[in-house]
Amino acid sequence: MSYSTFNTKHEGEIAIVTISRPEALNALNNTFFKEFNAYLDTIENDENTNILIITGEGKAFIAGADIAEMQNMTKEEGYQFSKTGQNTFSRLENLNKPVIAAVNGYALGGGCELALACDFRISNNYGKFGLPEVSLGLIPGYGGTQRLSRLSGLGNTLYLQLTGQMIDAEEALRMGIVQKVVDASELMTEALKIAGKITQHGPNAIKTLKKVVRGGYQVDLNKAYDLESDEFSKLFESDGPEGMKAFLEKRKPNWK
Ligand code: DAK
Repeated sequence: MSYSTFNTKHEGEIAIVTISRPEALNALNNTFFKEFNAYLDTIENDENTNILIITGEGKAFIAGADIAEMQNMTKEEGYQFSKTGQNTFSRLENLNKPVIAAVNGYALGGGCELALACDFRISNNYGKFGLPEVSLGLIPGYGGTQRLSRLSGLGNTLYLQLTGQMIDAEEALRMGIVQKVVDASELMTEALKIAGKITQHGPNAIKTLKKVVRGGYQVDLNKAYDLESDEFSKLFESDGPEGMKAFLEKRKPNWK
């Protein structure tokens, strides 16, 4: 299936989504959200895809929500637009496979929020991060007010969102927003290398790990430990036996 706001391709079990509205620096509009939800429907049930990489075409990752489209919204439409974005990014965050943001340039406003909903972020040296909504008389509306503080702390969140200022990839790295910065020419090679490393491991263990880390973060610590024990124990009936047997037999695991 093809989409008008992004391109998709596969490299083995790795899916790559390239957001592509270069005329608006890949700004997110209603069509994007409609298409991206349809894509998530497909990918979450696709057993041949074990990891997703999201990047942008040209000099931007995503320069935000589409300001031209938002400009004439009513309060009710704004609420709906925010809820659609929040629900979409929550789906992405909770997708049953890891998601890597490969940030190739501007990741602003809604674009930064999309990157924050990914499991981790790598950036090239042109990466620019910011939540400049207050400069438009708005606030982040796709979960960014909440996700950034959980990732990078209250001080960094209020500093970035109150000033609306852009930071470069190295500063984002220092703030814990980005996990790795690479040269522009190496971004996709590095993203694929990291994705390849993840997909070598037990597929059920990978899914379980994401579920437990994310699920446990939202509940009381004792409940989180229970979740960890429950999910840990289930792996003795899926990937665990083969992984441990392969180790002891000094060979690579043969995951089913
Ligand atoms: N939306 C629409 N078009 C955009 C855009 C955007 N976010 N960003 C750039 N463009 C368009 C420009 O208008 C320009 O179009 P033409 O003039 O060529 O027709 C084209 O992309 C190229 O942009 P520039 O000419 O400006 O390129 P430069 O290299 O000079 O500058 C820039 C790059 C990224 C610094 C600049 O484009 C810029 O400042 N862009 C806006 C960045 C921004 O403010 N992003 C945050 C958007 S607000 C909510 C839900 C969601 C949100 C908030 C609330 N609720 C419902 C509560 C989220 C809000 C946002 O994301």
